[in-house]
Amino acid sequence: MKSIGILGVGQAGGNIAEIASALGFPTALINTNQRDGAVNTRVERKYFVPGYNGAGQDRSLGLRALQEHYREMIDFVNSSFKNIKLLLVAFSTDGGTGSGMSPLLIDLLIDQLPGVKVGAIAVIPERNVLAGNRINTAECIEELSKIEGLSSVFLVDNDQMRKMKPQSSKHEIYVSANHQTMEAISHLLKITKKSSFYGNFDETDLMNILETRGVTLISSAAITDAKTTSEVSTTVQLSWADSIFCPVETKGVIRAGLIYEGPENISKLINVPSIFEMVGEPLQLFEGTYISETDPTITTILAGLSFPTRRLSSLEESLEKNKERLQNLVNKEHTQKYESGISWASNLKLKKTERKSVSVTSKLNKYQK
Ligand SMILES: Nc1nc2c(ncn2[C@@H]2O[C@H](COP(=O)(O)OP(=O)(O)OP(=O)(O)O)[C@@H](O)[C@H]2O)c(=O)[nH]1
Ligand SMILES: [Mg+2]
Repeated sequence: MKSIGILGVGQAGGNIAEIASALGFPTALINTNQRDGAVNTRVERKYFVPGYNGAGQDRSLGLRALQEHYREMIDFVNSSFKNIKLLLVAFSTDGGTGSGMSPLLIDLLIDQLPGVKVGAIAVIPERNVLAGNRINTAECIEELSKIEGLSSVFLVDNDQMRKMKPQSSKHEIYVSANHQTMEAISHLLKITKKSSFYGNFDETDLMNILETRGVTLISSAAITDAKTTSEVSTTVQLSWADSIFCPVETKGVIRAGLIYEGPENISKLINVPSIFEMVGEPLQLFEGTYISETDPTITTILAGLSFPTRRLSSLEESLEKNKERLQNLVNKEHTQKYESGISWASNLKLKKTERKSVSVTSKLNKYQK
């Protein structure tokens, strides 16, 4: 069994857990909406918060569901995962359930899962999502970034997938993003199971990296066409901008892993200082070399990065720009009413005042000539 467990919260989280199950990870999911979670048939362990029917993009509802049922949820997570070293909680930051619930849930789990570290897989929405979603992401990331004792946070950037596949439907973007994320983590675990004469990258190395607090990125670069040391370095650096995770923005990697798989002669082109020049040398580097006749690939893990301020402010900027319009929209909700221009016409419908009946005699008299 794998030593990393995946707990999906909300719809996106459940979908990520579904793919993780297919790749052999131990998984479980939590949702406020039974119908959403029911489609993730590969995930065996499920907890649906009683009395809820989705959170409708309202983070405070997701949070309240947890506040009311946190004991059951902690018990559920404890009984769902056995013999894991790291639990990654997966969710989208812009909905209601996953975004509202996950920061506090993670914070609680950090001290409630004996011997297990807790990290996150948090989805950042595409650039074109609407104001309500952007607000949710900003609030969620802020909460997440303040959690003490949190291990790696993987920021899955749906926009990165949109760049790679501009013509895809939303559903295709989601499925590909989920696959790439889980395959990247799965690939690392597979490497730790291999042995090498030249330098092993083992599970302890991987956990050392993944337990680092901050943002973590995994990328793989095929260096088949690289002929020189500097071409190898550039190819690896480009892979940091083209992965499914938010691209690296600033220097300051704390721990890193560098794994080479491929023919021996090409491994000579790897120059660690030159590869890390762009992001600064990490405090610790864990290396692995696996000689084979496959296409040469370098997989890197960068951990302890800062939250990507530029990417996140691109989501916040449009809120800032539309501040007045958005505030007007909110005011309008409570003040708007329709005033009819034909209120005078209501009189038309008024019944005439009852006429008094006139006696037969007076009518007879009226016609008397
Ligand atoms: N990468 C990825 N993103 C997804 C997926 N499904 C939804 N999203 C993202 O998540 C957002 C919607 O959040 P959901 O996960 O559906 O929300 P939820 O946590 O279920 O919360 P509520 O539905 O509001 O109760 C979308 O705007 C997308 O950004 C998925 O399978 N993969
Ligand atoms: Mg949902």
